[in-house]
Amino acid sequence: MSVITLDNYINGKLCPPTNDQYLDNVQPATGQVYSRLPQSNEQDVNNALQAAQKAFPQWSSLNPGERSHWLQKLADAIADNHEMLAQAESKDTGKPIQLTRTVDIQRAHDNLRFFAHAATQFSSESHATNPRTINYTLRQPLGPVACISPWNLPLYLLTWKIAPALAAGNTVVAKPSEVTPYTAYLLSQLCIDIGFPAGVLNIVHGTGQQAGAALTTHDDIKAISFTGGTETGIAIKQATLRQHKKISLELGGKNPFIVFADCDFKQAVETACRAAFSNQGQICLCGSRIYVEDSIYDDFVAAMIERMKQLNVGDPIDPKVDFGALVSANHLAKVQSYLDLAKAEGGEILTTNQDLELPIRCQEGYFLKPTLIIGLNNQCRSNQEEIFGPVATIQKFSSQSEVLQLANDSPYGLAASIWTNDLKRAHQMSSDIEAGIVWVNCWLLRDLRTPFGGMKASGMGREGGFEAMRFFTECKNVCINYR
Ligand code: TXE
Repeated sequence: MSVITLDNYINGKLCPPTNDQYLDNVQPATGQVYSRLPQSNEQDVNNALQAAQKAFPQWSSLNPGERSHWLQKLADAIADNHEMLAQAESKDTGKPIQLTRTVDIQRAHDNLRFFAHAATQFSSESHATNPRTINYTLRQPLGPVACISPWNLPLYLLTWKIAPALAAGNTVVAKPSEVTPYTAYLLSQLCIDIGFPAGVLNIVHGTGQQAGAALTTHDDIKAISFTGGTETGIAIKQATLRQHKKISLELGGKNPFIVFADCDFKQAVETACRAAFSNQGQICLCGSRIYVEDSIYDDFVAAMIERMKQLNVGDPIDPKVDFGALVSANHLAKVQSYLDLAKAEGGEILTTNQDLELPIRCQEGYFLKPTLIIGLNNQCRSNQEEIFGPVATIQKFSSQSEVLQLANDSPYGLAASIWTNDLKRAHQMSSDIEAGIVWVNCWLLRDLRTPFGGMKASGMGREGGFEAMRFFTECKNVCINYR
C-alpha cells in the first residue's frame, strides 16, 4: 500500500515541516501505516502564527457578510466532497462509513453553514441607562486563536472550533490530533481549491507535546479552544496560567443513562445501546454508566444483550457494518486494561470477544466487541474513570433520590440521559443532575444554537451558538453621557 505524505497548511499553502520530520499514521481497521504527517516544531508554529498575525487586520475588518460568504464557500466545498471525506474519515478513525457519511461529514458541513449564517446575525447589547446616557457593548475579535481538536470526531470537532472563531473575525492556527490528521489535511486542500484568504486559517500537524504545547503557550495566541482528555486540559491551563488567555476546555465524560420503570422500554433499550456503543464508545457524550430501576432491571439487561448481538462488527468500509475498530493500538490496550480491572473489582463481563469474525484485511486491526459489565459498585474505578471505549456498566436502583446520588457521584459532569414518562420527575431530575447537557427520552439530539459543554472535570466554558462566537471576542462596555 502506498503511503500518503500530509503537509501543514500555512499562509494559504501546503508546506512540509521545516525539520523534515514525519510521524507514521496507522489505519485502525488494518493496523497498517497509510500516511505520514508532519512532526511540526516551534518553527512551524511560529510560521503559522506569523501568517495568522498578518492576515488578521484584513480578515477582522471585513464586514460580517463577507466573512459569511467565505465560510459558506467552505461549507459548500465539504458538501461537494462529502463521499471523499466520509471515506477518508472512516479510514483514519476506524469508524463505520455509514457513521461518517451520516454524522461526521454532514455535521462538519452544518457547523460551517451555521456559523456562516451566525456571522450575519451576531449582535451586541445596548442599554439606555437614563434619558441622556447609553451603554453599549463592543465585541471585538481577539487576533490569532488556537483550536486544538481530538481524534474521535476529527473533522466535526475541528470545524466546530474554527467556524465560530473565523465568523467572529479571528484568524486561526489549528492543531488536529496526530492520531487522525487526514480530514484536516483534506480540508486545507479544499481551502486552496476555493481560494480561501491566505493566513486566515492555518493547520499545523504534530504531537501535542511538541506542536500543541508550542502553539498554546505562544504569546501571540489570545484564546485556546480545546477538546480532549481531562489531564491534557489541566496541563494546558497550567502551562498558560500566567499569560491570561481565554480558555475553553471540553474534556471527558462518564455520563449516566438513567432508566425509570415508566419509560418507553423498547426505545430506551435501543437508545442505551446507541448511547453506549456509537463510534465504539469513543464519544465524550456516550452513556457509559447505565442505571435501571430494579423492577425492570433483569428484562432490561436481557434486552440490551439481545440488541448488542445484532450489532454488525466488522470492516468499517463495509456500509452494512455499524461497529468498527478502536482508534489505535494504544487506545485498545488502555480499554482492555479496564476490562481486567473490572474483573479484579468483582465485575462480571457479559459479552465476549472470542466469537469475533473479521475479514482477512482486518486481522491486525484494533477491534473489541461491545461489552456490558454488571456487579460493580459506583465507587470502583471502572465506574469513576473515563474508559472511552465500547464498555458500559449497568447498575440497578430503587428510588429517584438514590439514582440522583449515584449519577452525581462522579468527578465528571458532561451529559446525562433520563428515561421516564413522568413529567414532574423529568424536570426535577434535569434540574438536580450535575451535567452541562441533559437529554430526556433521547440522546445526542443537537441544536447548534444551544450551549454545549460540561461541569466539574468535564470542562469549563460553553460552546455553541452565539455563545461560541462571544468566547472568541473581547467584550468592552462603552458608557456615553450626552447631557
Ligand atoms: O487525548 P489528548 P488522547 C479522552 C479519552 C482518552 C484520553 C486521552 O479518555 O483516552 O482523553 O486521549 C493535543 N498542549 N478523550 O491522549 O492527548 C493532542 O495532540 C497542547 C476525550 O488522544 O488530550 C490532540 O490534538 N495540545 C475527548 C488533543 O490535544 C496538546 C476526545 C487531544 O489529545 C497537548 C479524545 C499539550 N500539552 C480523548 N497534549 C473528548 N472530550 O471528546 C496533547 N495535545
